Amino acid sequence: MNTNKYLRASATYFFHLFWFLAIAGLSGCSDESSTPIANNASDTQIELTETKQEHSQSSIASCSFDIIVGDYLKFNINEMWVKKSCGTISINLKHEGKLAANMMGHNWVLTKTSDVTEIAADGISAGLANDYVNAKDNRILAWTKIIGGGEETSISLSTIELIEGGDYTFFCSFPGHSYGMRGQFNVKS
Ligand SMILES: [Cu+2]
Repeated sequence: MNTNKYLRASATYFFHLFWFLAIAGLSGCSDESSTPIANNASDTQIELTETKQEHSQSSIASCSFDIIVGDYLKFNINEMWVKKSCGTISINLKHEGKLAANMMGHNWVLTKTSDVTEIAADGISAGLANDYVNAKDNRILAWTKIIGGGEETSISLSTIELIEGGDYTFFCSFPGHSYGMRGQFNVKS
């Protein structure tokens, strides 16, 4: 009885396998005619991915941002989506911690991703008095001053120079913070 069941299950399995291979073989043989279909399929996939991103909470493009920091090495966001059509965007950085700026200061600095390491190193040399930023370096696209617990600061920056789809990163240039306190800065049309 058990053996019969097993044989029947095997037969069903091989029957399905046969059809699977037959269909796979057929579509493999008609490479040229199936190419446009394959392209359409991948286009649809890309569209679906984009739609998904569009609806993700963190990816909603904006012209104004409230960023929260505290007595820890983290921004409350790890990515930003801005609209180039904003013209000007505003960044409001709020430190909800208790520690002073020389202990647990934070700022918000924007550069191309490829410039982060050098800009962060130069920032350490610049020192707290200069907000850990070498202001003469024009690779720095925008920055706020360093703030300590209970403080708040705002800046606005133009989107004119920002390239849609460019590879930008925001980070904190306080010594040792840039490794964890950073995020992707995305520019949409
Ligand atoms: Cu910091």
